[in-house]
Amino acid sequence: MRIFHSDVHRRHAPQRELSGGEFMAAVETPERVETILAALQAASIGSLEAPETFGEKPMAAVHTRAYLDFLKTAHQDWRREYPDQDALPLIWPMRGLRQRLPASIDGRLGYYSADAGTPITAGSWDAACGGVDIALSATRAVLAGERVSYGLCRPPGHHAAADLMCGYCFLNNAAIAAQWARDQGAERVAVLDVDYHHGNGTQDIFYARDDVLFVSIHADPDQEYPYFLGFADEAGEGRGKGFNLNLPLPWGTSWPDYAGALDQAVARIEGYRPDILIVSFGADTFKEDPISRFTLETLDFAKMGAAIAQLGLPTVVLQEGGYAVEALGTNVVSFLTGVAGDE
Ligand code: Q9C
Ligand code: ZN
Repeated sequence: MRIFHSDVHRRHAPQRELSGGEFMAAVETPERVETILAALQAASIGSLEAPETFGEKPMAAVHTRAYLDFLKTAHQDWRREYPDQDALPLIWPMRGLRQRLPASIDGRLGYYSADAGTPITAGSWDAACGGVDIALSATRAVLAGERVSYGLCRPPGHHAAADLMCGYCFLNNAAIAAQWARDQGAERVAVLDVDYHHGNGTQDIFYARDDVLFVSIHADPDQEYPYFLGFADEAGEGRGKGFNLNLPLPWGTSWPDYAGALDQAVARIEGYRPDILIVSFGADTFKEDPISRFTLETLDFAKMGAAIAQLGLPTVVLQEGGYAVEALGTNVVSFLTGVAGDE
């Protein structure tokens, strides 16, 4: 298995996040990648490679130009107003307010975000670009004939929409990879999102399209972040009707119920006959995840991977969430071992 990683993610190192009414130590940290790398090396599960550079064009096929330009200078603009703090929004253009981009950095932060949980640091843009290069390098490897590749993306991407940052995500690595695969000639692309949280950004980006199927298993948004998308009745719109499948599960879900949802997800993907499968993999379904409430165990990730491998599809695995840092590397290796099968 070809594995892609780089150190540029370290430039995104938020100090604190607003959670439960107070500032807490950030959970989406550089240590997440270090522990995964260490476990990958110990397991000698594949070759570690540096990503190639793809530039902004593949990003602009998914995100708006205005959003990319905002992200690029957001922290510099913030620093003209504030001392050395991570940039965070505090007001959004919600019901009854104008959908109008203001000049002020506070106003623009609100316009281009969906929550106050996604701090922008001086190096966030560079780190996010690195995550996209990793996702695209992993996709290129599979399009070139590799059966499975893994992109150790950080920051994660699946909450980011065309012009919204959200849930620790800035650029939607999986969506950019899916679009790029289309542009390289893949006719049908399936995205399977098994992060604990619904991939609202990915869903939104492809909601009206039938050339990218989005299937997601996640915590019921009635109980869990992102709260405002990810319900079972969201099936797609227009040409995209029938090409979005949400399988929400309640807090406390363990492997037997998870496996039932995974069977449905796999059956839908099989029926779609995609040319390539992109997996948004989050290990935050783990029983000890500090911000999540499913109860999967390390060996369940291998079963999850094996169920996906049964599809026999060219498969790109991209890292999303997973915050139980001590077990994170082991959980990722467990999953990848399952996906790789007998290779
Ligand atoms: N009290 C990903 O897993 N909300 N993002 C946390 C904790 C944000 C998770 C609140 C969760 C976002 C990629
Ligand atoms: Zn998550």
